[in-house]
Amino acid sequence: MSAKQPFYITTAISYPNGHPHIGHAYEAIATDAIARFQRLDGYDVYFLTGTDEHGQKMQQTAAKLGLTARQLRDQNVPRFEAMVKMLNLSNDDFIHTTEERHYRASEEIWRRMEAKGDIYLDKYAGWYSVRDEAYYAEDETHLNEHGTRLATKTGTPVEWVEEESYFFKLSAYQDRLLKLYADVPDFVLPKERLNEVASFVKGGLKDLSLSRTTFDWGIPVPGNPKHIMYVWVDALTNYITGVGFPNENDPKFQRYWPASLHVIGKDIVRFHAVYWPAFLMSAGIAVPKRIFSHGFLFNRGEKMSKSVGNVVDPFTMAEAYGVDQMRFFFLREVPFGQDGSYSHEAIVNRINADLANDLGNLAQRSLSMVAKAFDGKLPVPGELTPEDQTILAAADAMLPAAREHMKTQQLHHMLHVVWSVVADANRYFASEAPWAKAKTDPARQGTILYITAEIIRQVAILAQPVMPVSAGKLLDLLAIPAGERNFAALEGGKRIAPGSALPAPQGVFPRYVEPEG
Ligand code: ME8
Repeated sequence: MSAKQPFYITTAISYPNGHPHIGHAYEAIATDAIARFQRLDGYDVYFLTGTDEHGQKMQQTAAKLGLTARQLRDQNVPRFEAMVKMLNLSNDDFIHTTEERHYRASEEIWRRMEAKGDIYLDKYAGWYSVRDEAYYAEDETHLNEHGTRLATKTGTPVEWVEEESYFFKLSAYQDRLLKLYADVPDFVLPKERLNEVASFVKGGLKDLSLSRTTFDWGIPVPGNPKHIMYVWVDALTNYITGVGFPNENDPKFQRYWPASLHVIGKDIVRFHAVYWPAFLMSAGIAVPKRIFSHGFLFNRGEKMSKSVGNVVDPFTMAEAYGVDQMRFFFLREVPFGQDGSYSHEAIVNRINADLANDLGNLAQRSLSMVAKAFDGKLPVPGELTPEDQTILAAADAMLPAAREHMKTQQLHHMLHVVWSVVADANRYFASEAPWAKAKTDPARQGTILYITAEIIRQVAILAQPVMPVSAGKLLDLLAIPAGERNFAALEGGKRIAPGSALPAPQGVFPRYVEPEG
């Protein structure tokens, strides 16, 4: 097996009760950028995404449309798969919770929790939000002005549920969970989210209703198929199904579990940071190393949701701006872990300023000069000036700084580091003015162009996780061989090869121009 360190990363699995929206795309993009970063940095990455296809929400939406839950699933799941391709995700697998392998895993984790004595049969009487697929205590709900009871945190309607139900002894895990949070202080990032979870757990945990009997779209409880597993038991289990559970001898399970990172949205932290580790502890399985909770995206500041109807289609957005441009925009604009807003103006501004002007023009101008003045051969540098050394040192400092930020998934800081050097390189290029040296000092002109090409090489290598295609094109223009595009090519004083023949330069980052009409 490879000497590389394993890195298992997952997205949440999406409910396919509608079409994928920008929130789904955002999570997918961010997770992919982290997966690609780690891969380029020498990790053996396994990246899982998928769809969460069971539950009452699916069944209810289907009924409203006059479909069965399976028909709704069959209609919508291909859209999620298509989005994953369209966004150019580098996932190793796509899991469907309706797959046979997932039934086996969910049944096994159930049996183990039962064997541990953590599951008992009783009666549930309380509030349930179908839209959140979550149980709420009375004091987590309120009546609105129309007399409808809503979950206070999410504003979704709750209904009274009274039925026989299996329960999980969550209350027995309070101390172990608090110990986990204390022992692994970055178990949940950002930090504030861990604090919220810890104070929720400190407040006391009630046992969790673990099965339903009033609908059938889900995984039957082993030994009592009248009961369907609560959709979150099945959903969370996807993370171990994806690496071969229940076969713990599966080489994937051995290598990749426990997961390095579950990337999820802020609305589902409780499920991941409370229920999931408790289920795993009960079943005698190691808990994941980290949960990162990203923020929510707002369309011009307004919350988007299927029910409000202001969902922006990720396919439309990618069509309008380009996939890499969209990936870049979200990761550069929205501090990872916080909420963010997007608008046409903000996207165009990033495309034209950061990409077309700052990086695209610099590459185009410098490489055109190499084509014209040096016959397309990257010049051999002469003696370096302090200015050359300063900009090279700034470029060389990018990788360690980027790595440091990525240890805590600070994607926006990582991009900030890279684009600060892009800004420095533009200042360098403007003040060194290589075009003015064509006649007076062609050797110096060559050195400036060499240094600029080296900076662009480093920037492009580091931009690959976020913009794999465009950064790849930049590296093509610099004639960087495929084997020299990983982060090891930024270490040990490695530099772009002088004298290499470059292909004819082409624009990589077009300006966004408003369509006519
Ligand atoms: O929660 N902005 O599925 P889901 C950013 N099936 N992220 C958003 C968002 C928004 N506006 N809206 C949703 C589920 N998300 C469960 C997960 S995991 C074992 C089961 C995020 O389709 C959301 O936070 O409602 C979640 O991480 C993901 O999209 C899927 O949401």
